Amino acid sequence: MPIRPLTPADLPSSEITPESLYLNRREWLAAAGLAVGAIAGASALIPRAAGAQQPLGTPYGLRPDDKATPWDDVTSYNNFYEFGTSKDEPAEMAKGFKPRPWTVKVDGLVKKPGDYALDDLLKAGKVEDRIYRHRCVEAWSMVIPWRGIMLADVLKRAEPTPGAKYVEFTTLYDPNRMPGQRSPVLRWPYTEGLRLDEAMHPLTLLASGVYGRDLPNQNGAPLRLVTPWKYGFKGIKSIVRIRLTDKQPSTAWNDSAPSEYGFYCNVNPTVDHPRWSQAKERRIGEFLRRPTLMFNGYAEQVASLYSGMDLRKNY
Ligand SMILES: Nc1nc2c(c(=O)[nH]1)N[C@H]1C(S)=C(S)[C@@H](COP(=O)(O)O)O[C@H]1N2
Ligand SMILES: [Mo]
Repeated sequence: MPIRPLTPADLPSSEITPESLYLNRREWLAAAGLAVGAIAGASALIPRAAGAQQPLGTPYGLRPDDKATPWDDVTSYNNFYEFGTSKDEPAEMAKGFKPRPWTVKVDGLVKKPGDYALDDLLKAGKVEDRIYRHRCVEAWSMVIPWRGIMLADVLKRAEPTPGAKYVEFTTLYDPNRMPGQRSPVLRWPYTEGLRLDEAMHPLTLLASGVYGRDLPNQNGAPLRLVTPWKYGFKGIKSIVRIRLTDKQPSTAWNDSAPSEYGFYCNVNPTVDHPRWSQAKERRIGEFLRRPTLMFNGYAEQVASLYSGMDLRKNY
């Protein structure tokens, strides 16, 4: 049983294909000769299946030429300003960060507010492995195998009141543990927000892991948001609070540079950032730039959330 995470390198190179990404757990169990009836114990069985390959997760919105970005890139090329502003700093500066024990407050316009230990929060949903495209506003991208639960399940358990229209997320504020917070590069703590319907969308995850392992600190341990049709900065890391509100929450990037970063942050190749084009992206590990897709390739699932809205104004 490997103690390091499984990576695409664990698959024979001939297997790093769309087919291998498209195997779902049930198909994989069948391929590995395991009874589908054993599905409840599947995760316990996976490491012991001799010679079998563990799936990275169920692919969402991937194209045939999308391959999971290697573990080494996912965990060494990061944006996490609480641990430095250059891409290689978070892996180094977050090394000593202790993401457990961890408590998340769910409050605001809900019938059942509460403070949850991480593991209890995760009990609201079903932990799943899902591979999503990831597009940073800086025009680079990755394909990341996340592990997490649907945010909708956490919100449903809290029972939003009829007045709840938005969800605000807050990162831990502790300059002793997050030294980047000692410099005023952003308004701290980092906050983000979603409209309630975006937050309830089945693609929206609260992620507790990547590559089948708990999140490394630099990726936002122990819990971060994932909204794959939005620019990466929506994916707020190290969340300590989820608050339901009736007004659109202010967000750290919008506060810092309102003309550059809006509330919606939907990936849109036709709306450029004031300082650069969003038409193309550099996939980490690749040389040629790829065209950026509307809603990062999730238009079919999410476009209806924005019907009638001017996406140039609501950037
Ligand atoms: N708290 C916090 N969350 C954050 C950031 C940050 O600086 N602080 N950076 C964002 C940006 S710009 C991106 S692209 C993603 C990067 O996530 P990754 O390092 O796991 O790829 O995290 C987002 N979440
Ligand atoms: Mo980003």
